Amino acid sequence: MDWFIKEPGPDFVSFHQDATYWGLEPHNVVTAWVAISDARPETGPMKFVPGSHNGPLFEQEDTFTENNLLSRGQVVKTTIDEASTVMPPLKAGEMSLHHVRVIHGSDPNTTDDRRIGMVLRYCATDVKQTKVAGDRAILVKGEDNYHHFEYLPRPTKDHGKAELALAEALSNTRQRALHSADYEDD
Ligand SMILES: O=C(O)CCC(=O)C(=O)O
Repeated sequence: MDWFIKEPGPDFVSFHQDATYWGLEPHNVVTAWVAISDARPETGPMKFVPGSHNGPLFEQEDTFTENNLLSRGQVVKTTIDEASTVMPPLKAGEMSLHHVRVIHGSDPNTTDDRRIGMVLRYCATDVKQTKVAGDRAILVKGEDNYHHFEYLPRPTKDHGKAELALAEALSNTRQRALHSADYEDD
């Protein structure tokens, strides 16, 4: 899971496809974007290109643009027709679901309050992390016949030493996956 907290101001998310750089294969992956605050149009809610998950996976340019909330400022190398995008507003407590291949992004928050999204990433058990070793997950339902992920133990303590160490290790693993092009010479 992750947080997308957009303060009032110029922060935005460029149009991108998660499947291009997450390293998860096959693409049986979905994100639940849960609104913790109201995500109405002025707050810069998520914008999607409908049906794009059925289309090609585009190359992405790493722009590292200021105010882009993405780790590398990734932008899909294709022309997006803004008129074809959909921007479903969400009330706090509602959620949208998006496929790992769908093109999505979001505009700046022009209100004077934060827009808070909590994102939960779900994948089927056949999905594998292909970029780095040591990725972990929680089995939320059913059986795992593939064992591609190590399981995360249930935390037993708030801010416990072991829990914090594990959280840091996971965060490092994820950063290595997201930035793996930078580590090619390691
Ligand atoms: O919250 C946003 O504006 C972007 C979130 C996003 O890109 C994602 O959940 O994959």
